[in-house]
Amino acid sequence: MFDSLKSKLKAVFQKGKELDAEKVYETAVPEKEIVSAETPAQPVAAPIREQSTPALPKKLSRKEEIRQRKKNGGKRAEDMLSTSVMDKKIKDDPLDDLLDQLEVTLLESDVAYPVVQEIILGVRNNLAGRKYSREYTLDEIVEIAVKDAVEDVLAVNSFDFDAWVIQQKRPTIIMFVGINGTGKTTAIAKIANRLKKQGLSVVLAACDTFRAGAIEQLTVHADRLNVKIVKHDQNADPASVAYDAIEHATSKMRDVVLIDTAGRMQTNNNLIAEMKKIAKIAHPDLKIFVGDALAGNDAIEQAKVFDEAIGVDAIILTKIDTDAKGGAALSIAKTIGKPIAFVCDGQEYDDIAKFDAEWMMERLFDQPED
Ligand SMILES: Nc1nc2c(ncn2[C@@H]2O[C@H](COP(=O)(O)OP(=O)(O)OP(=O)(O)O)[C@@H](O)[C@H]2O)c(=O)[nH]1
Ligand SMILES: [Mg+2]
Repeated sequence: MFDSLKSKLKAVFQKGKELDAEKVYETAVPEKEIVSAETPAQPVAAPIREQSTPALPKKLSRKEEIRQRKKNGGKRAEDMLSTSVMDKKIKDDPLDDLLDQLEVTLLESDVAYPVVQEIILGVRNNLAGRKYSREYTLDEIVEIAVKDAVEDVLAVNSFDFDAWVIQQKRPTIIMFVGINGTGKTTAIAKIANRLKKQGLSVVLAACDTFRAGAIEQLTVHADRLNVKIVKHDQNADPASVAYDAIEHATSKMRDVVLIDTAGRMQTNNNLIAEMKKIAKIAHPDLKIFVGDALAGNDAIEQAKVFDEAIGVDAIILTKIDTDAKGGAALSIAKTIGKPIAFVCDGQEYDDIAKFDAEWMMERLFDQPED
């Protein structure tokens, strides 16, 4: 998962290491007068050491690091700042080179342009003109600066589906939309399984009456999961299937209706109009756009069109297990202003995970490459 992005980011950090070796940083006092961090404090250096901000312990796992950060009042790159003479300030030209390399890395990884710009600005703000404790090498400083900027981009728009669904009126109506083959039907089965485990009863609405085999596909999931499915014949009006499923759920006091819809290209006006009709009849409490992570920037463009058509509330990104680039996961929520509720990373019912900044940060920076 995200292997190509991870290794390119490592190369950016490596560049920091090279810069450190080349000593392309400015120091407040000449090198020879600086007391090494490892050297026990000399009488003359003692007051200076006291002024410097204590270092974060190295080699913390991401979780520990975040916990540590929270304990420290949410401070991050700031933890490594120094006000003493024992500090390092990266010079302007090498900083520009490093940011160029980071920009190319992010663009090649399908991160949306505005998000690339935001990350670059975040890193620049963390590095330009700021003085860091000499206890850190430049690659460590660059790494933390990049992590901070990425985390800031991810921190917006989180959505706790499990908590949300508990609080809704019954039946709760959830509609899934997206282009062909992105994984809508599979995601619905995964959500049905998840809801059942939460003790909620589920009705599936087979509103993909367009594609041959779609009703059978959902029926197989309903049988396996032992949940009710409401279906009509192929080519029936999908809005009437949704209506019947909601009627059924209401009369049987079921908790949640999951509406499967036919995949449609965002450019197909007839099918987009049909989708609007389903939404108008069903009044969904939540409209989820299901996007294929591999589509990168295209997934973001699709999400925008679906959002304009019916108003998307949240996103599920699928096939993240085969996505080397990570661009959609990193930038779709920020770009369209809707949260990623879940990511799907395989074809089994349990291959679904709640998405949040911590999940993404762990996968980008902590876990070894597959
Ligand atoms: N590797 C992987 N494959 C997935 C994932 N989600 C779905 N798939 C596969 O993607 C293919 C399409 O999934 P569907 O759920 O049928 O997609 P859909 O959006 O309902 O497709 P249409 O109904 O044709 O629009 C199937 O072969 C799924 O098994 C995932 O998270 N990872
Ligand atoms: Mg389908």
